[in-house]
Amino acid sequence: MTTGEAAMVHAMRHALSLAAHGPAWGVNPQVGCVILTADGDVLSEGWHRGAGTPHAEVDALAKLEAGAASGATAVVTLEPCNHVGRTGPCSEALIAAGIARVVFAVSDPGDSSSGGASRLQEAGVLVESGVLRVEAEEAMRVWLTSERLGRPFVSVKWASSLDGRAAASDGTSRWVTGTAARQRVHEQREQVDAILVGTGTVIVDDPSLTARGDAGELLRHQPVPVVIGERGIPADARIFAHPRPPIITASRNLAAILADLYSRDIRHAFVEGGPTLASAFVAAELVDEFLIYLAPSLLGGGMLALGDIGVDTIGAAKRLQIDSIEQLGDDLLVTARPIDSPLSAPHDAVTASPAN
Ligand code: AOF
Ligand code: ZN
Repeated sequence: MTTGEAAMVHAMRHALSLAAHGPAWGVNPQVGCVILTADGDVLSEGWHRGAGTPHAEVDALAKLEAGAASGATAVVTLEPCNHVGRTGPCSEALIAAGIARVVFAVSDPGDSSSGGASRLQEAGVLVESGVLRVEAEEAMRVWLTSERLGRPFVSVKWASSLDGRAAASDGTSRWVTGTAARQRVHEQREQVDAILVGTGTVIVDDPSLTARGDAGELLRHQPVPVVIGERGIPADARIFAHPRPPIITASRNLAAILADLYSRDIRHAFVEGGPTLASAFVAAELVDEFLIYLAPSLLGGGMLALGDIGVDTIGAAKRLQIDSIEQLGDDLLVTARPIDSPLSAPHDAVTASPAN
């Protein structure tokens, strides 16, 4: 194997696949690291398992004998951190291990954690950035968006009939979609930090808002339920039996609610209903991702998946880019993102910064 650009791309792709072993939820990003000999052979691999555990670089270095990483190359999906957070700075760990070259995909956007690249260069390490940047930005989209905007990444989910109705005229809405689609929703719930619902949904549907498996068992990670709205909630509502204590807010200021959730370490919020809350997020342009489940049924009537979103003429339509369409049983899952959001598209290339 060579140590040229193709080898770095290959190693970065591997580091991205290692990163995906880490949890998608929580305050920290998924990060992977591959350590290569000067000849390009893999010496060690590591990934980050969530806040409070070793970072990917330290995880990879820890698997090596003392001195084994001397002169080696570290390929990391995120710029090595330069701060003491819950763990120590990776820049110093790499320098201490004698790493000669660091290749990373995306710069760390954190105010305190960034600066690892400069620190490494100061210490004489050859640093290159931007390898597979677009893929890495996409893989870290939730965390990067949240760090850059100082609010959780917002996914809005709804299930509707093919004609866009979330419920029948009498308000009944259970089982719009089938088993496979509902199971996917539970998997998505497990990947996020919080589920947001309006008080209307709690009163009418009384959802448990837990992430459950096929047999109804609780999945490993449970999102915090967040209830938004001014109406009172019954004391025996199922959300009060949720393993995480619910957050209940009467505020109507969605930006302020999101800022508060961010301060509570919530990086990914899943808006699950109903139409009033979803419409408010869309109208406020606070949605990063749409997860739209479509059932092959027609309901007609006025129980629309979205109400007023501030669009009164076709030219003002909120435009989306469809990322994927999946068939789940008889239903479809359409995943889309707003086109006009400046942060929805990957950022411009990070300039390479060779040591001088
Ligand atoms: C890395 N490698 O594997 C990760 C990084 O509180 P701490 O010590 O865990 O630091 C968290 C911050 O470190 C996080 O916000 C992000 O900026 C960076 N994450 N950095 O070099 C890693 N997970
Ligand atoms: Zn680190």
